[in-house]
This record gives sequence, C-alpha cells and structure tokens, in this order.
Amino acid sequence: MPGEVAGPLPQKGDFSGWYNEILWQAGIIDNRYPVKGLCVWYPYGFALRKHVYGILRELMDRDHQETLFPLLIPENEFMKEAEHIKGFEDEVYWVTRGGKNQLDVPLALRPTSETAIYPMYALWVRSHADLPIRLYQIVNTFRYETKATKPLIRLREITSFKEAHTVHATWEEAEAQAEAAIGLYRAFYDRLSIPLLITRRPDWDKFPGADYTIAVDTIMPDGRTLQIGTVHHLGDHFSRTFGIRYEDEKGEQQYAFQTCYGISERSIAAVISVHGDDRGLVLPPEVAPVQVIIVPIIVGKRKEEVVEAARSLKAELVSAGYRVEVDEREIRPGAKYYHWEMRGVPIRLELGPRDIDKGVLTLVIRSGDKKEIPRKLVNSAMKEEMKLFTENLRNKADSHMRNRIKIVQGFDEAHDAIKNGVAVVSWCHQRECADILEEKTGGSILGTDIGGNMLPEIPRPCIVCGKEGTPTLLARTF
Ligand code: 5CA
Ligand code: ZN
Repeated sequence: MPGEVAGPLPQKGDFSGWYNEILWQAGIIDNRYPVKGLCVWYPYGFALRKHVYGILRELMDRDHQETLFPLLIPENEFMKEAEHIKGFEDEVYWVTRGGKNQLDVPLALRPTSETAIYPMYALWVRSHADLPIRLYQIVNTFRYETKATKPLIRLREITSFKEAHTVHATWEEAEAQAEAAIGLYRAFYDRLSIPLLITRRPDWDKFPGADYTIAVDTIMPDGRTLQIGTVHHLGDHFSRTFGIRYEDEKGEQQYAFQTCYGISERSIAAVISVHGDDRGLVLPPEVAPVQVIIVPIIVGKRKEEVVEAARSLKAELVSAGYRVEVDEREIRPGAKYYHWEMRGVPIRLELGPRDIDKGVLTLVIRSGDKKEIPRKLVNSAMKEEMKLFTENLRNKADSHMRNRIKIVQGFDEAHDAIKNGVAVVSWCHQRECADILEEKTGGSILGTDIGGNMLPEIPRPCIVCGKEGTPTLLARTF
C-alpha cells in the first residue's frame, strides 16, 4: 500500500527524486506495473483525478457534448492523412491478431482519435445546419514513446486523455473556436491555481496535420517547462481526406474546417509539482480528496467523549458539503499529521478535551499557520480559510513563475536564464535561426508569445540574424 516502509521524502530541491517518491508516498499512483510506461492509480490518486476532471467536464459541458468512440482504428482510416501518419507512425501500437488468426486489417490503438472520429463526422455532416459540432471524450490513448517514460508526464498509456474535436463552416469560425478553447484551458488551470505560458508553436513543430498549434505550458520546480495542453486549428486538411462536406446556403458542397484540443494527466502532474513542498502534496481545496482532516487528541478518560465530538464535527461539515475524515487510528498525533500533510489535505482540525471545555478547535492550514477558532463558527471558518488558502496558492505560484521568466539579449544570457526557467528572446520565425538559437543555448523554442504572458510587445532584432523578430519563449522542456 502507499507510503508503506516510506523513507523520508527527498527535498523538493531534488525535484526528480521528490517527484518519483511523492507519487507513491502520497498514494497517487504505483509505477511498478510490469509494463513500461503504464501506471496504476491508487484510490486516493483516482479521487484527485475525479475532482480535477470534474472541473474539466463542467467547463466543457457548457458548450460541448461528451461522447465515446472506439479504441481501435482500422489501418486504412489511420493511413489516410499523410502528415498525420508521418507524425505518429513510430508511436502506434498495432493489434494484428484475433486469437490465432491474423487480422485482415490491422487495428491501431488510438494515439489520439482524429482517424476514429472523422470517418463518422463524414457521415454525420450533411448541411450547414449540422454545424458546428463540438464533441469531446475522456479516454485512454496509447503512444509508444521512445524518450524515457515518466509517471503522469510521458506515458505509453495515457489514461486520462481529454480530446475535443469540432467542425465548422469556415476557417474563421474554427479560429474563433481555437480562441475559445484557449479561454477554456485558461479557466481550467486557473481553478487549479496553475499559471500558464501560452505560445504559438513554430510551424515545423505543429501538430501533424494542423494549420497551427497553440500550446499551454507551465514551469516545473526544476525550471523545465511542461506542455500541459494544446489547441490545434486543423484547417480543412482532415475534412478533405475524410470527406467531411456540407451543403451551404446556396446548395453548394463545401469542405468543413476543424479544430481539436487536448489535455492529459499532465494536468495532475502540474498540480502535484507546482504546489507541493518538502512535506508532501499541497492540494487546492477544490480538488483535494480530503479537504478537512479531524484529529482527535485523545488523553486519558475522556477518549470516548472526544471521538464522539470529532464524529459529530465531521457530520456537520459533511452536511455542509465538505469532504472530511476523522483519523481515529491508535497512533501518535504526530504520525497522523505527517500522513495527511503528505496527502496535501488543506485543513487539519485538532480537537482534545481542553478544546471541548473551551468550545474551540485548533485549526492548522497545510501551509503551517495555526490558530484557534470557536467551535460554533466552524462552517464559515472553513469557507473563509479555503478561499484564502486558494488565493495564497495562486499568488505563490504566479510570483514563482514570474520570477523565472527573463527577457534576454544574447546567447550566454539565454543559456543562463534557462538553467532555472524561461528565456524570452526575439526571433524572426526562420528555421535556420531557430536551429542556431537552440544549439547555442541548449534550450528548445516553446513558441512565439501570443499575449497573456505578461511580456512587453516590442519588436526587436532577431537574436540570431538581426532581422525584425517577435518575443519568443525558450526553455528546457520535459
Ligand atoms: N489530437 C490532438 C489534440 S486532442 C493531440 O493529440 N494533441 S497532442 O498530441 O498535443 O496531445 C495533447 C496533450 O496531451 C499534450 O499537450 C500533452 O500535454 C499531453 N500528452 C501528449 N503525449 C503524452 C504522453 N505520452 N503522456 C502524457 N501526456 C501526454
Ligand atoms: Zn533570425
């Protein structure tokens, strides 16, 4: 079970050690499944996933519909879009046998679902009145990743792939949808108090088959960036290969325009990594599986009375809508504190005989602050404390990120800046300059700034060739 024979958690400064250990010690996932790149969700991790994806569903459901397509894609459909195949062919798992029989048509395990969904869209779309279509699904996808796999970050089975696929009458409407999708991802990550960098990917690094790709990244504790979502304008590339056509108002056949956008359990990796500390997880209250842990301080004869008081406190908070547990185990309070801090519980309430006599509770925030509150006011105190806690998380994460973004002029300065964060350079959008820039600094181009990254928009000479450039983000990436 999680946390059993746990050694001390490495300091967060040793991010890689900390990350690998915390996933297990906090009961998020077990990485010991006997297939590389596949992980098992512990129940506590699964509960965290449920709350995070609950937010995502709530946002999507406002103007999308949830759906479910098959996992298997016939080879002939998968092979239709040339760019798309080129992008994915080295990463696809193939099912080639059913029992002892060789299959006539090999079946791909979806690495993403364009080629599963679009043949059906070709059947569904008939007239302009059928548009727009905005569907999404949350499924597992499979990618035979060749770089080192990492739990929640680079998986071969992505268990929590939210992919949206939309169809529109015009290029402009698809563009507006891509904008709306970025807004949606902003809202999602804002609820998780995760600050974002939003960039337009260089043309040669866009999604295979897209007109352009917008990426959202965040900065991890070791200064590397993690791409935690992408939005793609697909133009009419896929509609032409799959024959997704509609009759316009004049009765003429037109190819549709499409977008797709995706988020994976990297969103959960970001929550864990950005907010966690040396003592374990620090979870935003909205997604914490346990929001309040009640620890009865049991001394001597009044044990039953204290446990009773703790249970009725729990009942009151549960009926007010909070997720609450009482830790009644026969172990030292210190061991309980350690256990729940590791799991990121935002608020701890301690309750002993003296507190009962005084009509108070001892409240300890996950950040460490401790205070006494009147027992009677516990409900409103929870609400207030969780709000404050969330604001503090957000402010801390924001300022942390801001401090890690540096506007730089030369290669050496860029090289230094990306040791612990993101360098902003001016770049002219030419491939040759990008190659030189990446080689001289050891960084990768995330993309060009598209606003919202708190950067001044001043055209300056390209750091490589001196022609006019635009602000571009450079980092070491996951
Ligand atoms: N069809 C499009 C949009 S749904 C698509 O597949 N886009 S993607 O390839 O960019 O994937 C979407 C997001 O999934 C990425 O931004 C990244 O955050 C995440 N992702 C990609 N590969 C993996 C992986 N191997 N493990 C975990 N997450 C991944
Ligand atoms: Zn240049």
